[in-house]
Amino acid sequence: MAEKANVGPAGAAGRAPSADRPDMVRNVVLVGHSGAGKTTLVEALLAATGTVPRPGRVEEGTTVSDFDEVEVRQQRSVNLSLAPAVHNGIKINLLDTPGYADFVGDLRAGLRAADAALFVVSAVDGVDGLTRMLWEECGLVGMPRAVVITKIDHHRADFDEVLASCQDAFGDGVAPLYLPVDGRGLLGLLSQRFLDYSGGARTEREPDQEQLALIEQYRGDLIEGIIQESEDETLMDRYLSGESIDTKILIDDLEKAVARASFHPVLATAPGTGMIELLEIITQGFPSPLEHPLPEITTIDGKAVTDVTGDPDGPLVAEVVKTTSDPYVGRISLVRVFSGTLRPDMAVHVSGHGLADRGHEDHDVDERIGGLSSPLGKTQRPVPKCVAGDICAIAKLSRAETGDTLSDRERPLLMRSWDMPDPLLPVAIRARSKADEDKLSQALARLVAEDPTLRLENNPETRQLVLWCMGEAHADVLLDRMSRRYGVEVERVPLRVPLRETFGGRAQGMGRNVKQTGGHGQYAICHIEVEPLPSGGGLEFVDKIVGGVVPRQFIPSVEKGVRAQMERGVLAGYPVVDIRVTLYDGKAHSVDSSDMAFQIAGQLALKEAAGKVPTLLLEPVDEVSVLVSDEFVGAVMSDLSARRGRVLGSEPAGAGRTLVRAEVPELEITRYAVDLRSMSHGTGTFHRDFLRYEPLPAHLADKVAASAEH
Ligand SMILES: Nc1nc2c(ncn2[C@@H]2O[C@H](COP(=O)(O)OP(=O)(O)O)[C@@H](O)[C@H]2O)c(=O)[nH]1
Ligand SMILES: [Mg+2]
Repeated sequence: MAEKANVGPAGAAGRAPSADRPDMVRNVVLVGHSGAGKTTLVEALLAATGTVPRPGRVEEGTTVSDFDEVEVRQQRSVNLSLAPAVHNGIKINLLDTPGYADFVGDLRAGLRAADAALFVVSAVDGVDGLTRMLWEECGLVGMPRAVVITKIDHHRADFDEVLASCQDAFGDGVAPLYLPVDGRGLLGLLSQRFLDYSGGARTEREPDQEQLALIEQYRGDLIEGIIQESEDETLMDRYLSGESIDTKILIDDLEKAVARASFHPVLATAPGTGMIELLEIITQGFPSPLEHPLPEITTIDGKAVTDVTGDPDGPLVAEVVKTTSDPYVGRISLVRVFSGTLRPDMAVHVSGHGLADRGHEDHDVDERIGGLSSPLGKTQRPVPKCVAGDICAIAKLSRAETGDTLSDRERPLLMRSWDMPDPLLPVAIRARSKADEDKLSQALARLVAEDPTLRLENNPETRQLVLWCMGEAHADVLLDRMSRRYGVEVERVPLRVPLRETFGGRAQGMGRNVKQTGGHGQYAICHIEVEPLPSGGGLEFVDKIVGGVVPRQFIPSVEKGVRAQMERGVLAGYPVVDIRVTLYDGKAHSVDSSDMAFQIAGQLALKEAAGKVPTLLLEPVDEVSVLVSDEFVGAVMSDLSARRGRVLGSEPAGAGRTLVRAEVPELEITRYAVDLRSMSHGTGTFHRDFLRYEPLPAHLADKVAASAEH
């Protein structure tokens, strides 16, 4: 384990802690269902380490993590936030995350910045689907994990039941190190001591007979679990032959197994209870950044780089994991340094393309950073440097976005960004007033830049502004932020799916645009024939004019008019596609005919033709792949069928999950992001790709046409 070293004292008022070496750092992300007690746990750890004088309360909006105006009001976390604390000379960067699937973008950023995870489970509510899924994901990448069972002081807490549900959900290698007794005390299963927190500070006592019996009941499983993971193969034989194994050896083996992610201790906490034990696991069991594999690093043109080792004296590789805009301070970028050392006023190279859809090409620029700070909630405390393994904040970085790599200018490097989920809930919005409209695009640009799970679409076909979000709660937070932070009022409007129109058969139409009363007249008459083309045919315009009945120069005018009307639609305001239009007759006037007159005639002709045959509505159909826990496959498939979907097949996707593929009309999946989540208890994800346009069934076409605005 790491030797103790000097880390500056913590404290909001005092100097910010800053680590000198990577082995003095632990980056720990807190994961778990909303309400499990993550933010409260961070407060308790900050208080236990003397970082804050007393723990704040979520309900009072006084916690370090939940400082954003939305968080204070809603009394829950919606952002990733960093809270550094120091224990025994080790700097612990606590990364608090939101527990809702809607904010999974920040959760992923937290996992990227961390080297170990605390899975926080409430003794009242147990494990949920999303937490179980994240456990599996962490398992796949070998992330060291411990389970913290909170709320053991609650009158409805049932430790045995929640422990069983954790062991069931998380699988092998999950065993308690401590047992809670009476809400304020813990029994150390290895130390065989009673740790009493009822008087505030911890006191240690010999357990009584009843407590000893309880320890006996759990201790055997724990020791066997540790020995199984021990690198000393003789240990198991010695244990089985009845030898009592020295506790020091067990603790040492336990810590190594935790760091290797093969053993996951379960701890129990309540406010003011169990923090010392938790801090021990974090500082002694969790790996330092040096022991955690680095993400893939390449040169700018993609060649693998192998000499970067996480050395503070090595080349600089740092990554922007989160960007926020503070109305007073401006932009703040949370940065994890993976190699080298960041110092104030350094010039760095920015590479990558971030994660957000910023609508421009990969960039590759230099930027000078200003001051470095260590954030504690709202407070930014300046630090003189940030070494490999540590996390800090940089104010006013203008070019680097979330997911971008910062490196030395002399040696530009690139880290592959972590995977971000696609936003899949479209929310159509419009500005409340003209004044709001003017400010809208700037506010949206800033929101998109700071949130990689938000995508903005300006749909030219439906003429709607669409925010693609992770879910309803995400959309609410964004609209709220837009109003409070940028003073822009927007409202939601019903989403229009980009339907299209086409002709159901062949028809002729005449466009007659004759106005010759007084002044300069208009004179244009054209006859066209319209025929449907196969899908993807667009417009084919055929000129069959003989004898110059429509003069040469006005033939393109007719085509222009037809195109204009096609864009505007002939039935429900959706663009017309896939037709051949043949201009075969017409009439002109030597003075009153003009380009404009023939454009209008072309429009009228198409409208008239459309009135003579059924007009079909076409709807976009997507290929949808749904990844879901095996237990929900049946429900997902029948739901897809109910959405007029065609299930194409399903295949096992590993880790107890199945991939279901289907073709589904877009009209039926506008809210699928929300519905799938509730159907699959938060575990399902999906991906959609536009496939083709297909005729909309007649009974639906009538409904859509009736409700359409012209
Ligand atoms: N009794 C009790 N309540 C707790 C404990 N931890 C959290 N809470 C309460 O549970 C609620 C949710 O806590 P919070 O920290 O916001 O959970 P998060 O969503 O995981 O960050 C709050 O009302 C807390 O006061 C605990 O250990 N004991
Ligand atoms: Mg929280």
